[in-house]
Amino acid sequence: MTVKPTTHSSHWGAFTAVLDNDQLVVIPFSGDPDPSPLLKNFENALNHKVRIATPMVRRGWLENGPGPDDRRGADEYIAVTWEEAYALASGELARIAEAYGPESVFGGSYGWSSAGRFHHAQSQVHRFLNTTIGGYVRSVNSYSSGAASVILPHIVGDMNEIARRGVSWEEISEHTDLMLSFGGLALKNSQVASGGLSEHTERGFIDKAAKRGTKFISVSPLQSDMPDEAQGEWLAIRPGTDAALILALLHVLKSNGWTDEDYLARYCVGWDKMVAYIVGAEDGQVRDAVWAAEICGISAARIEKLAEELHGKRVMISVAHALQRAEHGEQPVWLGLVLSAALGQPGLPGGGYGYALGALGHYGKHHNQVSYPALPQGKNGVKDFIPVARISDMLLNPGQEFRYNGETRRYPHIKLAWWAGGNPFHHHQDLARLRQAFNQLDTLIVHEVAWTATARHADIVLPATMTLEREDVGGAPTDRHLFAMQPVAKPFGEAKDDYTIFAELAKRLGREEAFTEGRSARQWLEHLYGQMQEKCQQQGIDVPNFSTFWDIGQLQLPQLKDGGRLLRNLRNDPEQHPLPTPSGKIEIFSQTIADFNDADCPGHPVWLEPTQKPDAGNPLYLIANQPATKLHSQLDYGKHSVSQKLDGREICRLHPQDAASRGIKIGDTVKISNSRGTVLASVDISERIMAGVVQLPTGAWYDPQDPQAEKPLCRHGNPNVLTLDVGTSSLAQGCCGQITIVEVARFEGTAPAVQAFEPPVVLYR
Ligand code: PGD
Repeated sequence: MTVKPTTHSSHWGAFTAVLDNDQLVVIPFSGDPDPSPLLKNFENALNHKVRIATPMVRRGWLENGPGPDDRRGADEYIAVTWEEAYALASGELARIAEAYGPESVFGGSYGWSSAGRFHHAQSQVHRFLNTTIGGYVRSVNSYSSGAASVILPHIVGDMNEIARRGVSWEEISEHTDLMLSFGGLALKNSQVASGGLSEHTERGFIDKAAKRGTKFISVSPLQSDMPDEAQGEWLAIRPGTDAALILALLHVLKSNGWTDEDYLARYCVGWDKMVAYIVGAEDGQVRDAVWAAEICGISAARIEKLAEELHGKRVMISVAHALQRAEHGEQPVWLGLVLSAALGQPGLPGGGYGYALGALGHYGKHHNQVSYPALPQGKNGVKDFIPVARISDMLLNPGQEFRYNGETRRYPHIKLAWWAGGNPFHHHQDLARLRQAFNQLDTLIVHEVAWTATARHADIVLPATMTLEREDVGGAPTDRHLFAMQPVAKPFGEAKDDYTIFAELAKRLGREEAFTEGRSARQWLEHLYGQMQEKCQQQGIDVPNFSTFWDIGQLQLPQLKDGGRLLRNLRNDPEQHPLPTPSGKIEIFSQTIADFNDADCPGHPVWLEPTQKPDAGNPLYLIANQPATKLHSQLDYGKHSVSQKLDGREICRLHPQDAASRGIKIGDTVKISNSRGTVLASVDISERIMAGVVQLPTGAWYDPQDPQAEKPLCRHGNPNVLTLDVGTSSLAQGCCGQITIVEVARFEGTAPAVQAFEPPVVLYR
């Protein structure tokens, strides 16, 4: 049977979908100039064998009861009815909350889930725990921008102002002479944006800018980080050394009298301290081009020439998220800003600083005048929190002190974790350690669409509908279109949406009314839309009522063109528009940060040697960056993602020299190893990666040959087996997943087959 096309939206684009005799056909939104190939991942997803059809309970938990257990990840599952699952999950939550309080429940539940704003799984978890047991231990910041989101408010302003409301692509295409991008502007990153992205415009604007004469320079270990349309120059840099390069650029600019001293004096504080550091007055070490060349691998002559090229031009500096997902990740973020200030560029049309420009589809766009509201989450009565990437530390070390943003705090003692819409066995570092951490829990409850490794470690698995199986509204503050996400198919098996699951659980905890406020999912959509409509009316914006919107399937909202306003307003009138920093200016030196007294993040930006530096045992850097064939780990079993693997494994890239010296050829299977474990991957060999570096994107579902091994071997290619689980610094404690060190060797013999998309053993009673 053929049914009428429905509108829908995802983090990687809007589309219409038709289910024709069980075959899903996805047609990109007609207004999208450059639709993402990721849309194809939906086409085989609805009925894939790895979907979860019924609620499941881990055998060990069912037979032995809650408690620490080393069989998580290696156990069988028992299919149960929804009635049984509701009783077990609500009973366990009530037991833990009564015995240990809500401060023993972790509800951080990090993850991107789906684009729909109402069924946003993390918000649903938070609302459920707040309205039923009075709160939960939360997590702060994100895996994307853990370091930047903490340091930027100290030195310039809120990250959203700097990144989401930064200088627009439109302005860059019209005014910028030179765009210097630390970490590049890879289109694989800007093809996604949380909440939805209906128009992929980055390629077009980069093309327009290049044709007008903008020179693009990408500083990265990977040439592929710069789109071909930029016709740019690639400066290959050793991973994690951008801070040293920028310090040397500042040194050359200062030595040649090319710094804008008026700008620095009027709009910044602390330039004198920065100068003392780069010229060696602080500690005797001069940070000049020769010094930096040794560290970053770019010649001193090229560094000097680059400084000269920057002088006297309209320059835009961007620093990708990736740079701060590494040890001392705060430093390149801070130094990118200092470089733009030294050039006197912030606030000029097409000039200044664009933190994370190109790293997500939200950035460099215009903002909607009115946004679709979020689901209210209620009040959290628990004060404890962790920086999001410190999950293993928390579970393994209850009561231990940790530093965060100038404070010394203690990890709470967690007994139960509730996760929906995230995949920590994709997103977290050092997966063997993460498994040990989850093994400490009494109970792990996970809502999932499919058998991810996270679901396979859960004690209670509740099958969630995927976005195509339910109603929602898709939209983002940086996307002028709002979409009715109309269901395309019936729920798979007995899957239910997260809201229904939580409403049923709340009923069993005697808190249904508090959780639902008497509304069905459809009534919530209407209610939230009504709030947006009211705000629109107050501002004279005409929007149709909900049922008309639902029938039409989409809506266009007016946008403001105020990108870059923070630094522009400062430039135009610093007295009227000071920055929200203690000095009201750009803080090249921050007294606040200096007073925190943390040696790994002093009061002005510095170069600090990372521990992840190649040595005899691990002679190569590993870059574990964002994948091009899926969003994170979502729909890894999807058509497009699978078509880009080889022998079912994720592909890593090596430089010809590194491959030749190890006898590795294109198409081989290799072992990528370090002290934390081993990952198998298929091989591509390319000149577009720096020698000494191997690249393996994240996203391949964790597929351990022996899930209980101390040093696991992942058959599929998940680099987080290898990455180091430490915070960026005592300031932000952000994720360091981007860079680690490894050795690579050819796999001899027959490599074990990938099992990632085979469901676990399930016993039906
Ligand atoms: P996703 O794969 O998006 O990864 O980590 P994140 O956990 O967000 O996981 C979302 C999960 O939600 C999927 O398993 C999907 O099936 C499920 N899901 C989707 N819709 C629903 C729903 O409606 N309900 C429920 N219950 N589930 C749903 C991403 C994180 O990884 C991020 S943001 C970044 S930036 C980091 N990047 C790196 C990196 O660059 N390098 C390394 N080494 N590690 C990283 N990890 C981080």
